[in-house]
Amino acid sequence: MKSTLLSLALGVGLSVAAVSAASAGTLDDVKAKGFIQCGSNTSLIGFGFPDEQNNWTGLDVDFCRALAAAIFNDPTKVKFTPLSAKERFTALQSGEVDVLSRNTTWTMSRDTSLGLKFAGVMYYDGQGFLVKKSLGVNSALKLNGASVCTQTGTTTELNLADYFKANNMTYQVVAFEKEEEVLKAYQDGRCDVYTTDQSGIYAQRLKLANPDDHVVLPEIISKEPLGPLVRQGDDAWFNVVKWTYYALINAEELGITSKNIEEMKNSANPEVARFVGKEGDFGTGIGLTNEWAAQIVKHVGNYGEIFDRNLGEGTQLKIARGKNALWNKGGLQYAPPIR
Ligand SMILES: N[C@@H](CCC(=O)N[C@@H](CS)C(=O)NCC(=O)O)C(=O)O
Repeated sequence: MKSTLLSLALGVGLSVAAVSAASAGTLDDVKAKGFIQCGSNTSLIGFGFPDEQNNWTGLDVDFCRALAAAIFNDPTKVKFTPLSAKERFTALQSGEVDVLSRNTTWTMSRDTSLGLKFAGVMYYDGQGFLVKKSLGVNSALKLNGASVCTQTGTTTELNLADYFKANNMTYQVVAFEKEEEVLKAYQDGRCDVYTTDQSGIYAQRLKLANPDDHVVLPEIISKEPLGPLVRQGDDAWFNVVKWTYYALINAEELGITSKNIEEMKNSANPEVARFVGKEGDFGTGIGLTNEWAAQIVKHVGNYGEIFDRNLGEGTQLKIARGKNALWNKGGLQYAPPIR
């Protein structure tokens, strides 16, 4: 019982003893092999999604492309490993992937006892519920006795248990390891409710036969800060991953975009000059060239461009910036300065 609770708390479906030795020197390894091995989702629209030709798109995918742009000045120097929720941490611990960028929630246990380390929050999220309109329910508080479909190896399972317990309600869980099984079970009526991160609900709903027959309930029951992570004990690699994230945010704040990056290289603004590598030695300080940040924006764009391209109004997901707006625009996205 104790170990089940612990693995639920970790949202990993594994014991903590599965932590294996992390190899130091990932940045050197990546440079030597000439590409980044990026752990991604198997198929989540807007986050990590391969089409029939195996062209990958998504916010998490673009983060790995930004890393490749920073290191190689070439966003294509990345290979994707699709990972289920359950497989993802072992793949990072064992060195099968260099970085995990797959709608993964930053929690204390994952950030400490798993031997892993989160580098930032690419998407501030929270867990929600999807139900069929025909169920006639307009609040999660009316779900007493419901059957709920969910995926194993996620934070979703424990949040679900907490929420029903806190509200004195019972439920039956219908859980699967593979996402397509979860969605199929929901579609086939094997459960009343589908629960996951709200971003995931937006994305998965599009795969249902009649998306309009389903409604997202208003309650958000948890904090799900989703971001990239690496192995502990490799500060050089951690710095590159962390500052790639900060560069994306700082570029948006400074108004540096993929369209104006060449002009910005001549900007008189000292902050911009540091960003594009005209002043100071910031890139060499993390084992890259001083053009590292300019390369990211040139090839992949800033955070706002990545958000708009994958999730924004112009996409089928139509997700508002909300909490993912910059800190000076009412959101939570904030980066320390490059100086
Ligand atoms: N953010 C949560 C849930 C992440 C998660 O795996 N969500 C599911 C449901 S949207 C998913 O992405 N499944 C796709 C897959 O297994 O490839 C976590 O880190 O545990």
